[in-house]
Amino acid sequence: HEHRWGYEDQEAWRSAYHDCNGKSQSPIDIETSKAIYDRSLPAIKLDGYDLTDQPGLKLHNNGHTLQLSLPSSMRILKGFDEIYLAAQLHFHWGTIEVPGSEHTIDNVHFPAEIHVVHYNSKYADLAEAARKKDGLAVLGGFIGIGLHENENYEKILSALTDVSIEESNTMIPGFNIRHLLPNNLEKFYRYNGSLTTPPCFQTVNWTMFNDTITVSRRQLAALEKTLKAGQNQLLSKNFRAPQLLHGRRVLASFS
Ligand code: 1SD
Ligand code: ZN
Repeated sequence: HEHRWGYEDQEAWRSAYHDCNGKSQSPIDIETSKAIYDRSLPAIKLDGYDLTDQPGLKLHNNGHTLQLSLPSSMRILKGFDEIYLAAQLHFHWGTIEVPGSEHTIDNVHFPAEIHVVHYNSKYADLAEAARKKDGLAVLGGFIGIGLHENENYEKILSALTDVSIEESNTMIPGFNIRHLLPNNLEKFYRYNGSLTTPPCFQTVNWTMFNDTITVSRRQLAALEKTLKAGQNQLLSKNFRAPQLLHGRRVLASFS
């Protein structure tokens, strides 16, 4: 079941996976003029994100994305009603011509997007939590193109050729995952949504940071041109189209 869906026919997800047709789907377009400033949104406090002492982290090409496994010692201590433990991070991207972020800001896509997936510590693991209403918290960042190489992203991107084949893995040295997110974590949007891939469970408390992370054009091109999905196909354009809000509110931590 796992591998039958693809990004070419996203409408087909709705019939194959019941929840993909729900009314709280992700991603969404964030209409900045309609976001509601909420001064009571608590600041996010990350803990254990510095994995410099970890001997190795597993990097995996699963045919849908590039995914880095994370230890549950990495967690969000404050910002939500409960503590959320990290499970993995992964990316969504397009092609050189097509910007491939999942969320959009005022209908504009960014070149790519990072998702750091966390699950509620009261559940046993990611799989169990993914089915619970308060199960998941994903921290998302928009990735843009800057003049300089991003040395933190390079810790992952330098290993890309080792995972070019679908279902391949490699180990990379630990590093500070905090540096993959924007410097400013105080400005963010918050809304209730879903996994952006089948089975589209509507169990994600989404946080999208306002500030953009930048990588070099060369780094983005490497991400877009190295990984394969299947025998001859490039793994690219792995982003879902924005979904209808159906009355949901998008909160902003800033005005
Ligand atoms: O696309 C990912 C999917 O690969 C998996 O990581 C899932 C969590 O179990 O999350 C979605 S997403 O909503 O973070 N894109
Ligand atoms: Zn994702």
